[in-house]
Amino acid sequence: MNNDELLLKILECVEFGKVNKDAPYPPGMKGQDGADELTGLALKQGIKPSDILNNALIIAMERVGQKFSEKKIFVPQMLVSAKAMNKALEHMKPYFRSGEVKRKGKFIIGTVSGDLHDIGKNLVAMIVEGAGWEVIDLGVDVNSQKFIQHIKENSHAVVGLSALLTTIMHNMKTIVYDIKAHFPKTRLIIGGAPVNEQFRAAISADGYARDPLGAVAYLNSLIT
Ligand code: B1M
Repeated sequence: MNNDELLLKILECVEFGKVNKDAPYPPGMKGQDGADELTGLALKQGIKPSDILNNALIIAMERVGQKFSEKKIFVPQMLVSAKAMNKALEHMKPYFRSGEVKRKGKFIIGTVSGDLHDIGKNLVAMIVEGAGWEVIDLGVDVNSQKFIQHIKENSHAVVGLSALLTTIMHNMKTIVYDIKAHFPKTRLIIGGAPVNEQFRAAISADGYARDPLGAVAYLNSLIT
């Protein structure tokens, strides 16, 4: 398989939720290699992790989201796609994390309360770590108290909030407010599909990043 064919195959595996060779779902792909095997092969074949990410995985997730909006697929299909994407990302971790060993600072990240989406947050965590920051990943559905507890233990950490649902953007606002009330000097950066620079300004967060590299650029800008 040449590189373009391989990327297309990975895209299909994530789009249709083919996790690995043993996975029985989807029935039409039974017995075929899945996201797991093909991503491993792609990296072995020398395809750049950023190409796998941007030319296969992200496009697959956009298609999944589009089909969900159009009610052509439902939550279970989104879940298997997410599982396939996570399998693929496991192979990429060592590449994203191969940054400098010396740490530039600490970065606490979490998906805000009410939101269980973690693929984008995990990517930001991996790439920020690869850029030389120590990352403390609080997971999903993280409320103000949990952020505050970890900021207490890591007083100079920069904090990142991720959100994917428009319906929980108000939770992000509350968390920013609560953290600032306790730790006015803590730098906060927000990201995720429904938020933007305008929303950042409205909730008085310090930074907004559209993607992981934007988060890295913001963090690095804080180092004097
Ligand atoms: Co859900 N979901 N989902 N979902 N899901 C979306 C987000 C949705 C847009 C789909 C749609 O309708 N088209 C829609 C939200 C609509 C809205 O609010 N406007 C939606 C919905 C409605 C829901 C449920 C409510 C469905 C239901 O139950 N009826 C439910 C909510 C559950 C909850 O959270 N309480 C739900 C559930 C799920 C699954 C669990 C099945 C699964 C998530 C699995 C997981 O994450 N482990 C899932 C998935 C997979 C999606 C889509 C298809 C893909 C999300 C994703 O991983 N994208 C999504 C549609 C879409 O995005 N097109 C959708 C790939 C990822 C790399 O991108 O997360 O945007 P993203 O992250 C990017 C940037 O945003 C940025 O960098 C990342 C890399 O470029 N970024 C940051 C993210 N965080 C950042 C932080 C930063 C900086 C940058 O600094 C701190």
